[in-house]
Amino acid sequence: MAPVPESESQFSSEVYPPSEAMRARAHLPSMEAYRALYDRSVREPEAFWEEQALTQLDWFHPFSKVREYDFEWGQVQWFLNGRLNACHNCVDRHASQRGTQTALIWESDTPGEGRSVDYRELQREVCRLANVLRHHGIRKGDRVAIYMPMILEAVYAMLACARIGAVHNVVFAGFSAESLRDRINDARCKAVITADEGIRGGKIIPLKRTVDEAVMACPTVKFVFVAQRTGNKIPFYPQRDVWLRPAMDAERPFCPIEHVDAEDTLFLLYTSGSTGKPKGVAHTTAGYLLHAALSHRYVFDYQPGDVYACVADIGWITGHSYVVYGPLCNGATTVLFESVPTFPDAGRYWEMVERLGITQFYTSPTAIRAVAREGDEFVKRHDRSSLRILGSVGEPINPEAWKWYHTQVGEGRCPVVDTWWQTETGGIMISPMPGATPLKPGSATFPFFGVEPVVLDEQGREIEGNGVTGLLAIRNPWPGMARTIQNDHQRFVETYLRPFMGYYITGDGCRRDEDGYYWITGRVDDVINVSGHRMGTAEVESALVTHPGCAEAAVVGFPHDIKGQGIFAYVILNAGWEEGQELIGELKNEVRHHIGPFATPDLILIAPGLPKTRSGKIMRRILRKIASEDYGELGDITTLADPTVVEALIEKRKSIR
Ligand code: 6R9
Repeated sequence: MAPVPESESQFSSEVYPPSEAMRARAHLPSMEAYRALYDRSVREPEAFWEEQALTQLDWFHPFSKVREYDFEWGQVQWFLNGRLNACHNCVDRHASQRGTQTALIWESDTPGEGRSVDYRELQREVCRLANVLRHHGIRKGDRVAIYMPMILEAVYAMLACARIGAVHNVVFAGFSAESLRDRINDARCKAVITADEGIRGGKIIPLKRTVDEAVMACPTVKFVFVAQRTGNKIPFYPQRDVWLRPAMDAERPFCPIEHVDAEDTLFLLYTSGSTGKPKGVAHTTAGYLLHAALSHRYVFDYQPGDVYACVADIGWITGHSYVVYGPLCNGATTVLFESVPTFPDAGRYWEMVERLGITQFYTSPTAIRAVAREGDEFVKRHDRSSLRILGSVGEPINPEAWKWYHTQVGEGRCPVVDTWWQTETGGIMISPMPGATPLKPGSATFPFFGVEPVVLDEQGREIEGNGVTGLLAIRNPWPGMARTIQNDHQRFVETYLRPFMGYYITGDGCRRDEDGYYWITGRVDDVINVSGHRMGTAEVESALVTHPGCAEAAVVGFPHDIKGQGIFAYVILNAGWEEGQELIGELKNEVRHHIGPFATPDLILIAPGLPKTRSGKIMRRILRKIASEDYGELGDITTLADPTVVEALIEKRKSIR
């Protein structure tokens, strides 16, 4: 895909400098302050990161070397031989220093029915859960799957794993039994922690049933721990299932803490790539935690007393780094949001901001667009004067949505931090600093400390200077960088480090404008971004072809008003199958069943054929253009095996929406 946007007008030229009020209290009050720290972080990375590691984290045993790396073989290590524990850093040290401060505010699906826990209670609950795991044989290095709604037990579960050195593998609770099964098996999980059911937007989600279906084909799973969210009757197998609450109540609220190595794996998190098989991205302890905490502190200008809210689900990396690890490592008060932006109405976010006194609010462009289209009334109805900083993540934010967020939600007072990063990067990589950076709507602006972005051409040569477009890559490792892919280090090296030697390849295109601002233009590989969720087109294709009527499928993204990108599927039928609404419904169901509802194609076109080169390669570029109803410059189609197929597809495209 071309890394360049179709028109330059996408790049807004307006600039919003930080307000005086913001500068007066920010950690970084000016561009000079940002530059000084940034320059040091890339000129003297070892001294910079040593200092940060010693001031931000508690260590049981000091590290002997700051970093060691070899991109050719994908060996990256930070803080060698240091020993620490993420749970100690996120819980215990705060329980002893600020025990009665609120750690987590659980915002229940039903507004006002949530509750809070302070750092002392968090410590007791995490210890109880850690003891439950230990008493069921879970040890350091064992993998534990977490398939949970956004409830307190989900956070306890992550931290309990970290406490005993077990590796958590959180699977988003919208994934199907099949996807869950594959992720449990690939990671060889010994146990699953789940809940009876989830509730989102008033709808019940049968989590335990899905786990039961998945675990039937998971030989490594010995126990399924079940939290109660709804209390409804669910199937229960006493030889394998354990009710979490009574088991926790039977345990002591103290639990010894494992001293893990800086490079011991903290968690695995599966994400989509350009092949059909999701990748188990592995993050280690010290580097990841430091990156999450430091970026949370600076990008959200975290200050004691703040009530910080990131409304992402813990099933995604944003939930890991900016609901749980970053804020808790900083001893912050962090909100756990169980609901959806439009429940009970499109004012939910702002009603919550008012009721909880939220100071930083972090969400996705999709959610912003979804509530913006319901009208400004839902915003104006609520007092947002507590807000100081607004954040965006997950996909490029279009300038219209940015301006609505800035003007309507933030009353022009709150900087919008558009944060670019990835599951693999662990934490924020490119983002404004609220008290320093003059903002341009739609630009992620400048790199975070220690991050050296470069723009590469198609041959992997660095394009110097400003006003340039190309592939976004990162030179040199940073602490939060993923270390490997579970069971497939080769794939890690080949995907990220070998395409062009010496760089981490992001898979995103970007532009560095005349002022040096970075603008992320979207994926350049076969990954699409639907509502901020990464999806491999190959995954959706393999789900479609399991339908007996589907001979071949090609999936591409197309512009979607709310979701950013929608999923468009071209399907070729087997002989004897008739096109019709019923079949389209079945094909959609096939995807829901294999991956999950969020991967359902928006549009399916039953195609007479696909544009292929004479060597049989599908010309995705053409499919993307047709899906986008952009029939202008289809490029050279004379190399196609059958050029007439293009006309036929265009005709069909015009008839569906
Ligand atoms: C954190 C997260 C990563 C992909 C990434 C890019 C897109 C994320 C963005 C953005 C433009 C931003 N992306 N943030 N694009 N501007 N501020 O989303 O991780 O789920 O792994 O997705 O999302 O395409 O490569 P992940």
